[in-house]
Amino acid sequence: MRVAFVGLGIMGRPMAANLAKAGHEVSVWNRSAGKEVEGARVASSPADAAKGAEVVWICVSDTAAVEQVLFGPNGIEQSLTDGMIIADSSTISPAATRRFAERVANKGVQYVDSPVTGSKVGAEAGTLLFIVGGSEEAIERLKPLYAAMGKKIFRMGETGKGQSAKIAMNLQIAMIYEGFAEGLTLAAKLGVEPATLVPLINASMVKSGVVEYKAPFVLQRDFTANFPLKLMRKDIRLALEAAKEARVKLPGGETVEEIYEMAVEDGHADLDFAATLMLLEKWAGVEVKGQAA
Ligand code: NA7
Repeated sequence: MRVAFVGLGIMGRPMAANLAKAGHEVSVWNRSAGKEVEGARVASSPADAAKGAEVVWICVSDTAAVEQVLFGPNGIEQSLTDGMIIADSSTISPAATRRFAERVANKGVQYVDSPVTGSKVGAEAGTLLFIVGGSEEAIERLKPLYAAMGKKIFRMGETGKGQSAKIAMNLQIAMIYEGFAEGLTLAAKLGVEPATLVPLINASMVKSGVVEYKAPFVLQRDFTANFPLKLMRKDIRLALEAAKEARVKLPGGETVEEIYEMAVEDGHADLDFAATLMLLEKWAGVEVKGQAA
């Protein structure tokens, strides 16, 4: 298929590379110049990338960035034609997603929100999970592209519901990690070796995918970004915004949001969200370390 890919960040670049590797005709655009994808044409603007494409795939930071690449100067909107599909793998506001979808529907374009989970590792390996909102017919047409970048699609309902599910899920990831980080900090302060505690966690009902994934990095104190803390903060904020609109109270989420704010103030925005642990360590006057068993 002819695919335009807009946004070559940690996630977008390997996703676009997997599309090109699978034999699709890919054009790419990134805001900062100098990012390329083997086998893809580098476009001069989002509109240029989208010209003649059957599908436009977006993966940029946040709601404002999606709005910018769609409707800003030289935006995708200029190149939209009847029958095209826009798929958005950024994690953004569900309400804004519905607005964007309505606007492009005037041009006969379908909009499928397609946020992902699986992090940088999943993007590189082509094993992402897609959390999708849109018409069944559009999703069916996108299946070869999902297959090139991921291992499974979960349809949550119509457009916007992929984003709703994603932010609810990321809120849980942040809170599960927070529980793990607080447990580790307390154990370390009480003299229990973190490397001794982790195998116990993994053998008990406390075990979780989040802990399995993050524990080895934490024990090696490798906080380089797989999923940047600032983006998790964005997702927590999106969840709290959506909760406010829906009149849902999320007290644990509100506390976790404050921790992310303080971690950003401490200069950890570009590290992995696992670095929120460093704030707890600072408060406790202890450091969690040790090799993974
Ligand atoms: P990154 O690695 O921070 O990449 C963000 C990308 O978004 C990168 O290509 C940015 O371009 C681009 N960006 C940011 N703001 C804009 C604006 N205003 N206009 C155009 N392009 C923009 O994030 P990830 O790849 O980890 O994550 C992407 C999304 O997936 C995000 O929603 C996550 O929550 C999930 P740059 O290179 O900085 O010029």
